[in-house]
Parts: sequence; C-alpha cells; structure tokens
Amino acid sequence: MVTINTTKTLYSPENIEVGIVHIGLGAFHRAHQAVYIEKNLNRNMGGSWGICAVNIRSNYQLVDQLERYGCRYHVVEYRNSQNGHLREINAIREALYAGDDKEVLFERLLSEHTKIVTLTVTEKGYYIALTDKKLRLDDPSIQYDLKHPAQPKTAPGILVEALYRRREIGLAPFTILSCDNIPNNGSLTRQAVCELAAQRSDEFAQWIKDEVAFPSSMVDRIVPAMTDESKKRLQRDFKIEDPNAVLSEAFSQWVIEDNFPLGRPDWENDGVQMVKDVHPFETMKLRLLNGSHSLLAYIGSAANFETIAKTRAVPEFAALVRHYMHVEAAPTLEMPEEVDVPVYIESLMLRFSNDSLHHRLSQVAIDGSQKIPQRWFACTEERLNANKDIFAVALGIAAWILYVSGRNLKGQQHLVDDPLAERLSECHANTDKPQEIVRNILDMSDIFPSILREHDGFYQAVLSAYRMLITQGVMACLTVFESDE
Ligand code: CS2
Repeated sequence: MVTINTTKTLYSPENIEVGIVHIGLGAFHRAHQAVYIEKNLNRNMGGSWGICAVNIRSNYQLVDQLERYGCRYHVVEYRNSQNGHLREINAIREALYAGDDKEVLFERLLSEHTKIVTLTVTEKGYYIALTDKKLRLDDPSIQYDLKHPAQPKTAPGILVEALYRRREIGLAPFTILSCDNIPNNGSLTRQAVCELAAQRSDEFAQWIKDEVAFPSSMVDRIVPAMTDESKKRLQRDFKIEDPNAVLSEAFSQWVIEDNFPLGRPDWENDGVQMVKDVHPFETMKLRLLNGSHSLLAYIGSAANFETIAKTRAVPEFAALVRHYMHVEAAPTLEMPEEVDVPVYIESLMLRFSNDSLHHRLSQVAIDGSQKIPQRWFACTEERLNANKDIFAVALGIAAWILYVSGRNLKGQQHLVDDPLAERLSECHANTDKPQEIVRNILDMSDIFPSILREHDGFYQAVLSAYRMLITQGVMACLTVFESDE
C-alpha cells in the first residue's frame, strides 16, 4: 500500500507568461527544473516564469503528446516503495518541436519576455572536445550550422543565431543557464557559443563575452527513463492516466551561480541554493554521485545486474562504491563548507538503494565516452601523481572497456549507445589480447588526456583489472574492497 501526498496547481496556468525557454525536453527537465518553477508559480500564485520547452533533434512524440494534454502532467516522487508524492505540473506552458523549421523557436527566443534559456542537451550537445575544451569545429553538425546559420541544428548554433538577431533588433541578450552534468558548465557553454560566434566575427563574439551571462549550475535528482512497466506502476499506485507522467526520487537539489542580468525567479524561496561559486558543488556531485553511478553501471552490467538498487544491494558492490568515494574521490575534492563528507556519502548510498526507481544500469551506461572523463579522470590523475592506487577507477574503466565491446562476460550482446560506439568497437575488432584492447582504447586521444595516455602505471592498472575481470569474473575483482554491510 503506497501512502500518497498530493500537490495541485494553485495558479491559473492560462495567465502565465513564458519567461524561460528550455532546450532538451526529457524526463529530467520535467522532474527537476519544471518542478522548481511549478513551486515558484504556486507560491507566487502565478507570474512570468512559465517555460517553453523545446526539442531540437529528437523526441517529437513527447512534444506532441504533451501539447495534446495542454502541457499538464504529473511527477511522482518516490521516497521509497511505500511513500510517494504526486505533483500536478503546469509550469511548462508550451512545448515545441523545432526540427527542420526553427522559426517558431526563434520567435520565442526573440520575445522580450524571454529572459532565461536553460539547457539539458547532455554532454555531447555542447560540441566541446573533452581534452582541449575547444569547440569541435570539424564536427559535421557544427559544419552544417556554419553553412546554414539561420537554420542551425545544434544548441550552440541556435543560441548564436538567436543572440545575433536579438542584438540586431536592440534587445538585451537572455541569460544562458546550462543544467547538464559537466564541471564549469557555464564557462563551457560560453566557450561553445563564443567560438561559434567568432566564425561570424570577432566583434560579435566579443559582444557575447561582454554582454551575455552564462551562470553555472549543479543539478541533482535521479530520474529514470519512463518504461511501460513504470507507467503501469503509476497507474496502479496513483491511479493516474497520464502518458506524460514521470517518476523520480524524493531528493532534489539545484545550486545556481547567481548571475541573471535580466532577472530571475525568486528561486531561493523554493529550495534552490543561489551561490557565488558552484564549482565545489558540481565537482562533489559529479565525482561522488555520478562517478559511483558509472562504476555501478559498468561493473554491475558485467555481472548481469539490471538496476542501480539491485547492484548496490550486494555488499561487495556497496564496498566498492564506498571505497571509491571515501578513498579515491572525496580526498581530491574541495567540498562545499556546509557539507560533511561521510554524511553526504551515506546519503548517496541511501539514494542508490531506492528500489522504487528501477533505475536501469543501461540508462546510466549511455554515452560513457562523454561521461567518464569528468567523473573519474581528475581524481585518477591526482592519485597517480601521488603514487596512490586506483583500484576502483581502474576496475570501472576495465568494465567499461568490456561494455563497449557490446558483450558481457557471458557473451550476451547489448546495444552500445555512445557517439564513439563504432570506434570503441573497432578497438576490440581483430584481437582478443587484453594488452592490445586496453592499449587501443586508452590511445583514444579524444577521451583520454595525454597525462593518462602516457602514464604506464595507469595502463598497467587498467590492464590488470581487465585481465582479472575477463578471466576471474566480477566478484573476484571485488574482493579487494572491504565490505562492512
Ligand atoms: C546518471 C545521472 O545517467 C547518468 O549518467 O548518473 O543521470 C544521475 O542520475 C543524475 O545526474 C542525478 O542527479
């Protein structure tokens, strides 16, 4: 029996002005930023911070379906399998699909009411090279945008064109707020936009640097992709017939650098932490939460587990994750003052055990080549420099190397959803020698920085973990981590 609390919309949605354009409408946006805006509108009984949520390349269906329901949907927040909170959400006032024709989107972006553009376009959506942090000008999509600046395909292309047009008509630029899991996501977005703008003129790029604010933010809420099973569960537990409903954990955090020249919602009254410097929060969350997630995803998949909660429930896996956080990651972090490391780590362990989420390892495993560098590499470099072991990360990388072969230890196949999937798979082609496979992968200079590529200790650590993984299996590899559960 599930205990349900309900929060309903208190304002009149039809009176809400759109002040925010969000690019990247998916489950995460619906269960995170849109919930904060809903709280804001409810508390203020309305306002001008409604959202126009946009997809630019995929997921037309969701846009269409949301529009059919007047953009009203529900979020179910599971504290655990017995307690849930049902929220009605009307904060998204408009859903757009801007595929081949971007003019409706530009109309929105050129409105004087649009003060903020938020983004969840995933790591790869910024077209920034992971190693030198420069815009990937040779990427075919960026090349396309350079040739068709008025009908761009990428998020940076859209932002550049919209800023260009706003400047032409003398309208102050909107603030751009990245909500993706990337360190320094504000400066990274600025880098992408300014470099692309510089292809038009240096003077335009300079104007962006001078006039446009790119605050950084840290976002945190575990939101599994919806499946038919989870939709049925929502119907059963909450009696809602809503194809656009999403479920999430109860926990939610949003830390934002307070830099909004055109104004912003009074988010601080809705639980958002408005701060001067987001960096310690971002790195803490990325390395501890996301870093652990990726470990569970790849090592858990090698052992044939399906969800984060089921994997974390195995004491040896819990020991691995605790070791990774306490020993390999946390000591390399400059933690936010108010955060107590052991308390934060145990709160993550608890969140990972939320079995109501059915958070699939395969979801976390997507785009590994784009995710693991910012989750694992900084602490690894620091430990290698100090001649310290990297058992957990080396095993994580070994399991990821196995994962990108498209097979698990039993030889069962799975899809590798990653922009570099083809090249990663080629590293396994024509050889089954561990030393060659590991070398081929670690030589990929668009993933591994030279400091790791050229570090023999790093290669040896990954190779020995990979050998052990494929010859003795996952559980044998986990014996080095001491279990206390
Ligand atoms: C996960 C994140 O899929 C992933 O890579 O690690 O989506 C994670 O659930 C969120 O960042 C939690 O805030």
